[in-house]
Amino acid sequence: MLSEIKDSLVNLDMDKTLELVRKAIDQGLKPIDIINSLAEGMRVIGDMFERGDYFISDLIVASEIFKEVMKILEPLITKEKEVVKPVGRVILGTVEGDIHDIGKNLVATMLRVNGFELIDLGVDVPPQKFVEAVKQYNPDIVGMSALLTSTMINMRKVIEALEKEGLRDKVKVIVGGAPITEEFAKRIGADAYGENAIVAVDICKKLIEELRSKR
Ligand code: B1M
Repeated sequence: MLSEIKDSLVNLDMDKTLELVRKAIDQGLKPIDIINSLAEGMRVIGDMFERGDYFISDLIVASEIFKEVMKILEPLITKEKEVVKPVGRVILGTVEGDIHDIGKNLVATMLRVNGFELIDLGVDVPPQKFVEAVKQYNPDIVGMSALLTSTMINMRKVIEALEKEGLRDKVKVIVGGAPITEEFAKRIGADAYGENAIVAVDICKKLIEELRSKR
């Protein structure tokens, strides 16, 4: 069933994907497993785009399908867990020059579901906007997402801007996105790298513990 869902996304078939997702839920499959199969499908679509088999319009259709599926899955994920007192406050955004938001939105959902208070700055967020948001909301964590090799370096610019304003020591910084690696995260001075949305939640919980033990 999961590979059928992946294939229907890769074939850009909205109706079939939605139908299969509803069936999968009825059969008791976990929303997170469905999301992982869709994420895998997105990677295949990306490779097809790179090979010239798909065009930008196809990527847009794929994103629309993903977002429609999330409308079905998100309420189920939220229902799966009881939302408790906020664990911590996170500011999240896709960095400047980058408009990919599916992964960021997934991270946002998983953090919210796990009790984090979330301020989503959206996409194409310049360093100064991160700085202003840190001043305004006083978060525990700043999270950044980037999907392009040309924009990932803008994460470094945000960290530099936080340093310049004397805010860097007040927050923990986590970065993620398809081209990001642990090594890159270390190199730009981030505190952590999240490989996926589930891992990001565990890491954010650890970062909060580290912050609390220092305060
Ligand atoms: Co674009 N795109 N795209 N695209 N796109 C990629 C990224 C690409 C790899 C495709 C390819 O060529 N193989 C390629 C980048 C190549 C590179 O940089 N070397 C690319 C390109 C080139 C482009 C354009 C330049 C194309 C053009 O215009 N010629 C353009 C750039 C626009 C811009 O940003 N300025 C562009 C545009 C688009 C669309 C708008 C059409 C659309 C995005 C729509 C949207 O997001 N609303 C799109 C899509 C859909 C993709 C692919 C196919 C899928 C991305 C996706 O949603 N994946 C992508 C291919 C790929 O990634 N291999 C591709 C599913 C999602 C769940 O995964 O975002 O990785 P991901 O998130 C994961 C983890 O990475 C992690 O958790 C998530 C869930 O587990 N994670 C974090 C993400 N953020 C995190 C933050 C964290 C922690 C974990 O902590 C804070």
